[in-house]
Amino acid sequence: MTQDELKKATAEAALERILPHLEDDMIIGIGTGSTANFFIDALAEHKAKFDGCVASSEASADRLKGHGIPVYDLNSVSSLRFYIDGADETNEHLHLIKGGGAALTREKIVAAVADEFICIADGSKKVAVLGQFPLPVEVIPMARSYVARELVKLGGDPVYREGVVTDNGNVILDVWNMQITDAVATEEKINQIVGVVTNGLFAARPANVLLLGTEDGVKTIT
Ligand code: ABF
Repeated sequence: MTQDELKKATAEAALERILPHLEDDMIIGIGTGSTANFFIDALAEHKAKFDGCVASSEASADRLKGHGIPVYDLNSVSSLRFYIDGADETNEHLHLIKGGGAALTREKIVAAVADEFICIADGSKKVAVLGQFPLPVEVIPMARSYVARELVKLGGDPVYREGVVTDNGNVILDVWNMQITDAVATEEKINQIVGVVTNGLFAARPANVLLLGTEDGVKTIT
């Protein structure tokens, strides 16, 4: 199977998982990226069975609206039963690196609100130690150089993602060469650097369920 076929299979498995729980007034949290896009397209066939969605990016909101699915502002929503989103890396504890698509801050906010975060990913995303994928850090623009120097002190090699402005008007530093053995501690340390908006480690609030697309089928890891 191609990587896209594996992504599509995990998206369909996520749909199967939530279908029995859909209710007329339910609002679903939706992430960003190509795997999330497969999920949006599959979900659209069932749009009459729930109320609408909250999206973690303008791109996903546009795709949802294109299917005729209502998109709500998170401030008008008090709870989300599910959040479905992809990841750039995951370890066995369902600690994730996210933000390759620069939507990490909104993704982390939606994940915080959701009761159940279902992560959908192809098998290549599963690693023993997080950090082979450069860790995205969203930064207030005027703090970029300061934050980069502080990230060097933590042992990383930050690289400015040139030409990218997040949906929140900020910039991204991608931190290379981090061997992240304690993801909870690293997430907290980076968050404490003044000027950091969010980092792409989802460890304090990991996924609840990982649906991993492999050649042997979609594996469910909790
Ligand atoms: C988002 O999409 C991100 O947090 C992550 O960067 C990315 C995964 O992309 P894809 O599904 O295209 O591999 O969920």
